[in-house]
Amino acid sequence: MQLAAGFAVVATILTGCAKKQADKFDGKIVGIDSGAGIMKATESAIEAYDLDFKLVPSSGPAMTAALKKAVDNNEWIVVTGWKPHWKFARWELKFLDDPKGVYGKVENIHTVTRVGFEKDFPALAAFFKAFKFNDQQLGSLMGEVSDYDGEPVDAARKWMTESRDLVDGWLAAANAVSAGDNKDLEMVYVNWAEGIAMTNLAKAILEDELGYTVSLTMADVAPVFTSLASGDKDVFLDAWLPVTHESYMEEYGDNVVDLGVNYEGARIGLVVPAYVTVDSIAEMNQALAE
Ligand code: PBE
Repeated sequence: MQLAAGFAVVATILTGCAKKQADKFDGKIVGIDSGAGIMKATESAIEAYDLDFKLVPSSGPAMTAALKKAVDNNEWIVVTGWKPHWKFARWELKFLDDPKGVYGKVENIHTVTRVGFEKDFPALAAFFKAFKFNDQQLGSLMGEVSDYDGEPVDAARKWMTESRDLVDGWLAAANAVSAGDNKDLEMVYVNWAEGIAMTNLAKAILEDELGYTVSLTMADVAPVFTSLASGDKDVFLDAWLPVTHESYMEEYGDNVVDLGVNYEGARIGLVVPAYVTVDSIAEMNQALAE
């Protein structure tokens, strides 16, 4: 009896400590839109690591607002985070180690079009095949778009004038191919920082330099893929593979065209401010030392 009671006390203390840790994070992981690949991966992480946490859906902008509030108040927070993203330039943050590899390793961002896009827009297909960024280039574009006091497309225009050589290379690819008749392009994007930045930049360049009219539609990721598969929309610049959007490519891959990688070395995972004294997802449940 006494022994059992003793065990119960120890168990209570252990659970109490585990709770305490989760409490520092308020017991929750701040998520983004529910269709995002990182949300599915995080549900898997909660299971794989048996996390005593709840994943709370929000949106990309709401996630960064929560991050800002926590950092301003020096509070603990854990969010579904990804790179490239301007949040790493603004605050000192770290990815939690993922020893079980739930979030995959390195991801690439792909440009995906509807079937028939290249036939209808040969010059734009050449343009988008050349439309690629390294870390510094995409980082500076995303930084300008997020810091800009005004429309993202105007921030992108400003970046365009500062990155003339890169833009000229993309334009040269487009100009090497005859344009085709259709000058109305319909792009689709999700409310994620890198997609907002790249999509608005494409609009700025194609309208200002090549005389296209580019409409931008924001949607959740599932309708983005269906709108490409049905041929309703033309181009999406923010498909993450091989892991993050794998399920969408499995479902729609035969009815869309992967035009190739526009950014290499992306990553998804759980992100915390650098002052949080947890380094691994496997430690999230553990008792605090004190
Ligand atoms: N993201 C940004 C997306 C892909 C681009 C990491 C939030 C996702 O998780 O689906």
